[in-house]
Amino acid sequence: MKCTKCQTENRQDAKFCTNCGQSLTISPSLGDDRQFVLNLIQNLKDLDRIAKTLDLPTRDIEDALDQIENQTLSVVVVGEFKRGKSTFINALLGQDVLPSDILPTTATINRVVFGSTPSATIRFKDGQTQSIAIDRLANYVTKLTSDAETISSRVQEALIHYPLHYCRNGVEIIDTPGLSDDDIMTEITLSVLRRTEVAIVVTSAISPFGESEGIFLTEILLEQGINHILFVVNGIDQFEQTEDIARVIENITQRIKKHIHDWANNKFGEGTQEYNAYIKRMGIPHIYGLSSRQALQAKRAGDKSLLKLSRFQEFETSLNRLLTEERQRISLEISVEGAIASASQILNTIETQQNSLELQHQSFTNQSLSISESVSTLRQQSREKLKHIEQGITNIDAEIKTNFHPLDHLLKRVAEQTIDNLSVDMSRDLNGITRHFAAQVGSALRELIVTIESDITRIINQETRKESLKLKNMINSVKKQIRQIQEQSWQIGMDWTFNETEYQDLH
Ligand SMILES: Nc1nc2c(ncn2[C@@H]2O[C@H](COP(=O)(O)OP(=O)(O)OP(=O)(O)O)[C@@H](O)[C@H]2O)c(=O)[nH]1
Ligand SMILES: [Mg+2]
Repeated sequence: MKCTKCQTENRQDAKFCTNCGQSLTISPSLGDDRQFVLNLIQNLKDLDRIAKTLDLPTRDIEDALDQIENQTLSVVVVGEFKRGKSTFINALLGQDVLPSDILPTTATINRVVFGSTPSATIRFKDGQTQSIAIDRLANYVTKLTSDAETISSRVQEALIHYPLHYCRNGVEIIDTPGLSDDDIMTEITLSVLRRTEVAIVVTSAISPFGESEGIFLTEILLEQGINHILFVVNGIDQFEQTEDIARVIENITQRIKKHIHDWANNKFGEGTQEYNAYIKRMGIPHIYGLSSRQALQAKRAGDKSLLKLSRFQEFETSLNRLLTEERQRISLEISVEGAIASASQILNTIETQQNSLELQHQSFTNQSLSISESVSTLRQQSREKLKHIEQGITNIDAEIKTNFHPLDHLLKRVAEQTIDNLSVDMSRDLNGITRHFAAQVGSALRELIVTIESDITRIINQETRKESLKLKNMINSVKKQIRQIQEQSWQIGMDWTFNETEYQDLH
């Protein structure tokens, strides 16, 4: 069977990869939870798709998917500088693999993963990788000398393959630079905590859990939702009296409890359902007093009584249980929490977008109402103006009728008056007299028609001037209203432009 992680061929019935320790199938280790996990994977993929459509970050969902599909579990060893973190991991390995010293040492993230033979790979920040012998690690991952510090500043992380049985099932144990020494180291350590499920906080037996450690526990670990925390009180070999160890452990336990309760109280409010659920879930803090130095010495020398004295095995028994029996639960818990967090984020975003769409819809409705009101006002005004114009025309008609009615009678009267006033020149023959009469009557009638024509023109001009002024005002008001309607339409996304030249001729 081929390993999906490192592509190594394994026996057909192998549960774990002999090379990298990766679980070879999802189903056998999941047992009864198989269907649940398959549903969870499907749900996470659906969430991922929705989040992408909504342009939301999908990193948490991808992490959760990666977590289930690759079945990796990160156990990060953290604490203030010089608490013995690297020595503690060496004690787990049973060998001096990670550099440790009395001076601030670890400068990079060092991941211990399963490997059938010990080896190390350095991943540089520029993307390059380099395989090195494991005993040369100090040259790449420390800040003990200025040369080493220069090299380690270019290192992203070191991958240490080691046949450590805890790491068989996709577990990685991560050594980190100590906190509170310098900001860059703290930053490196905080960066790795984002993808961490289990934290082992290493504190010192001779400087018990101080304020900055409390702040780190609450502000970083608890805030990031890391609920599986083991506390190691390292260096108990420095006490001569065993009662002192018990007193120190008890004191540290009370301090840690107080920090957790205060944080939960602040976050949820004492006595609330969430507060009670959280406290119940965190349970009694797991605190182990031990000596990493003695454990390492004992393992290297095969000294059973020293190992017992180191109390390291009590811790290892708990770690073993966590990484085997509780492993599945932790992984699923984290994936489900990731899915719930992502789903809540998606719901919030949808709600926000829905609210904004509703607001837009409301504003659209208001605008269209106002547009249709404007249009009907405009129609009404146009109708009224039209009525005025028709009235104007009726006025002209009436005036003309009154002044010039009946026209034939008027013409007849003018013709008769002209004939009456004419003197007859008897020296002319009859034809000549008739032509003279006709010419006189014709000229009188022409004069009358010119007068009537100019009177009618005057009346029409008078009336139309009044109406044209009204019409001009109306056109200006129409133009103004159309521009307002156009602006309102643009605001709600309707795309049209008012062509003013169409109204130019009306002036
Ligand atoms: N007495 C005693 N000394 C210890 C114990 N564990 C570690 N030390 C010593 O403490 C010093 C620091 O140990 P490291 O493992 O380098 O500590 P660290 O926390 O990894 O340090 P940084 O990487 O610099 O943060 C070394 O000199 C260790 O030998 C212990 O259990 N007992
Ligand atoms: Mg270290």
